Amino acid sequence: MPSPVLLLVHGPNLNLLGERNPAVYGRTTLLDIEADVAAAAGARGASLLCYQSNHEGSLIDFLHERRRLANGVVMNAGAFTHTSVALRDAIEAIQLPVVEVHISNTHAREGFRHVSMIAPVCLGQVTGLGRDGYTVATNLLLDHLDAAAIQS
Ligand code: CA2
Repeated sequence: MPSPVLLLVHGPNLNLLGERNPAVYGRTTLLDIEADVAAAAGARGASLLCYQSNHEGSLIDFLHERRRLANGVVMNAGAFTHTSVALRDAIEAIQLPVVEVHISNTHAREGFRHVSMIAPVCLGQVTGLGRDGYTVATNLLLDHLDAAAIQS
């Protein structure tokens, strides 16, 4: 496969990472995470496009608009994870492998965070590994793309 293009997508309130709530989300900023993922992708010859929005429709528009140029997605959909049928449908529609990431262990928190609307249409879920979860997710996604390229 020619050099893969990955999307790193963040949903609502994640622009505030590092500013508030360090007990749950640590002191890492969104820029730190974007730099980690760019480094992990770059080390394997992939390039990265980053996007964050607090608006459900904007996230869906971004996925639609980039679906043809991208090979896979790392996504922390924030609270939309637990509520958005529209985002789930968009992930299903774009037909790209998506790895769902959560910084906190959503299963160890309130009951409403135990449900992910998007998990059934994602390749997999990495939850509770903090900042490191993004590097794990990026490598898993690239492993998946490598394996798919060998089979085709
Ligand atoms: O653990 C995660 O990564 C979450 O996706 C974060 C979401 C939350 O709704 C999910 O259940 C789990 C919330 C992100 C809120 O980010 C903040 C950052 C700084 C200050 C306050 C909130």
